[in-house]
Amino acid sequence: MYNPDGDMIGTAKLTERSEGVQVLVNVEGLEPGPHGFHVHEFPVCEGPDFTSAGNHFNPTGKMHGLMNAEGPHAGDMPNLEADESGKVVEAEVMLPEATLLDGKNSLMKGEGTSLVIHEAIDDGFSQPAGDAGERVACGKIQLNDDGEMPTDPMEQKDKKEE
Ligand SMILES: [Cu+2]
Ligand SMILES: [Zn+2]
Repeated sequence: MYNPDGDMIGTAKLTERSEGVQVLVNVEGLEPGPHGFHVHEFPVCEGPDFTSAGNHFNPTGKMHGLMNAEGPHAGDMPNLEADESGKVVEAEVMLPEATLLDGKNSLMKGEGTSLVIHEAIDDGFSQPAGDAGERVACGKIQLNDDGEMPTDPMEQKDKKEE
């Protein structure tokens, strides 16, 4: 994942599980405290504002927010908590409605998607994006190895974003 200056501040690793897509995050250089964290709809991370990533990944047309009765977006995740040194170490969150395989809710559908970290806490309710403020880090979701698409879709299980 990259900050608005284009510096790499860490990684997130995505893994297909029976319960959904697991996201394992290691980043540094954030302000201490909670940060909104979502899958956004386009795999384009152009700083400094990362508006190129588009809105939240929302293939099912829901409202925003894990606490919203009419939500959540498939790309909504719990806040990341940065420690006093601004690091997020081995944080693990799930995307229960998403998949890395084929289908409407696939994070790899079309051109793919991206991960975005925000400056402030996602309140889990406000539209359209939890009132989480500026986008402070972005990374597109992509295959980890050499980028070759395996012929067996089950071998696409491990995706990594940088
Ligand atoms: Cu976001
Ligand atoms: Zn959302």
